[in-house]
Amino acid sequence: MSNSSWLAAVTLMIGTSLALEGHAQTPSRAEQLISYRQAMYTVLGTNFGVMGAVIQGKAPYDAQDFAQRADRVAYMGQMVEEGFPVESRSGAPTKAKPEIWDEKADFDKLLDDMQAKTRALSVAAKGGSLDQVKPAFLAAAQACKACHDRFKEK
Ligand code: ASC
Repeated sequence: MSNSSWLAAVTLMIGTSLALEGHAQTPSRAEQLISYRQAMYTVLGTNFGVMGAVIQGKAPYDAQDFAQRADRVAYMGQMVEEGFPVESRSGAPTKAKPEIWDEKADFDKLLDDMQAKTRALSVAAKGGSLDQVKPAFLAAAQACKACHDRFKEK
């Protein structure tokens, strides 16, 4: 083989392997948006779950830790609002039902309610009393559940 044929063959091999790798590793726009949404809900749900264990008496109440998690939950509750652009409706495995985009006004109402209840929880948690925090936590949990029941796949 001539020098230039070798060069052409090697160039082709490198190009092909880069193309295959690129295909395997670069997520589509929908995949990126869906994984961003899921990451936000992971942060929200993990912090809420730790608080839930305290409310259920499975973990001790540490007022400062609880209040910090309540702030995170309220913050993430605002943030998840940007997790539902129409381009994220499909394109990767997701439990978000298509009704979110078909019945957007109803979805937004439930999202608003969750935001109000998680903000109220973060305010209540600053009081430092578990008795005060309990009803605020249960109201926030109910708001999460109301939206999941209607718009999240089981
Ligand atoms: C959680 C969690 C939810 C909510 C919901 C409240 O800890 O992961 O999705 O609470 O179950 O009812």
